[in-house]
Amino acid sequence: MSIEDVITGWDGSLVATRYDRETGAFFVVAIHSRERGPAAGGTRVKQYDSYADAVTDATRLAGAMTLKMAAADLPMGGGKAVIALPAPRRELADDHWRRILELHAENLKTLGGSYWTGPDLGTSSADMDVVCGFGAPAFGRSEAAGGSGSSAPATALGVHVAIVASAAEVGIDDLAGCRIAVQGLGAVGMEVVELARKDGAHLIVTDIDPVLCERAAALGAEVVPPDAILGVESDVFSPCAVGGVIDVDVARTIRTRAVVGSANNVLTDTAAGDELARRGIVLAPDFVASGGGAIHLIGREVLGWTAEEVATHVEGIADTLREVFVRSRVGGISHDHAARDLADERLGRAGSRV
Ligand code: HCI
Repeated sequence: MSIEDVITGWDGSLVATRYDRETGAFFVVAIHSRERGPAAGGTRVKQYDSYADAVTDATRLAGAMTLKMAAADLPMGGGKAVIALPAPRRELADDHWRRILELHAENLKTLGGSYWTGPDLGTSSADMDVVCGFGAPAFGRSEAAGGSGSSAPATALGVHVAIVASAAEVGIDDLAGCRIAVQGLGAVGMEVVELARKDGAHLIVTDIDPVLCERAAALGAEVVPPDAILGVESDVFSPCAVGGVIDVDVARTIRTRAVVGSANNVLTDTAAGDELARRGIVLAPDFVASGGGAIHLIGREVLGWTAEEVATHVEGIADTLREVFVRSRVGGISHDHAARDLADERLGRAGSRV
């Protein structure tokens, strides 16, 4: 898809970009919607093949944040920031990285509070401490700095209750012996493994980092190579790494009964969701299943919830999903479509999607 197609096809409200010659970093902030409140979403940091790819990623992820906030009934809009790095993050000297964060904070301040950032792939609570230290609005600072800390445990809890609800939808009432394939063993994926293991599930896992694979193996998981996970036969496939892993071809061939993970934008397009639906595979739409992180950050830092209140709301993801399943059955539409309808309703845009 060309950058022209991405920009003219986007239904969001603003994309701001900046290239900085000194650091070699390219910054993108995409504000998709502020209908429910200020836009919020994390800052994703990595190398991109092109700046067009960085803009494409930011705009798509910002759109997903709008849906995520609406599905979780949080009073925020959707946005996302992307920083395209000139070299892998681990190769950047500390002062180089700090300067990049300073520039990022400068950009965010220019937006005057219409976008609040937070941790995402490639950024941490410590990075949010720095961004906030430079005066920019950021959720997810470390607890020592007055923030609510990592949102990963809440995200994993949400994925777990979504797995339980989705398994029930395919007739599995107990995770004991249930085969769950987990792609990605970062902070969320590893916790998903731990929670499912406690319920007696059989775990098949993968990650590009062998150290993380060893850690999961020590928990009793079966480890397979990264390129083998999509071929594994499972009851639940849980994508907890990158997005875009299910295109129409994968949807046609994957041997699972339910797809439930934390990765944003797991489907490449709606056709992939339609194909899963045609095969009777349950899909817990990612913007519903992965809402726990946003519920944690916004619950704690905007709504003043306690950790217990956050957990109760995260567990409510299972109710939202059950509503999606019912809407899908009643309307004869895919789970992806039903979840978008539900989010649209909460955005006050009922009936806008055909
Ligand atoms: C996500 O769920 O992808 C990010 C969660 C989030 C919510 C609000 C601000 C930053 C990050």
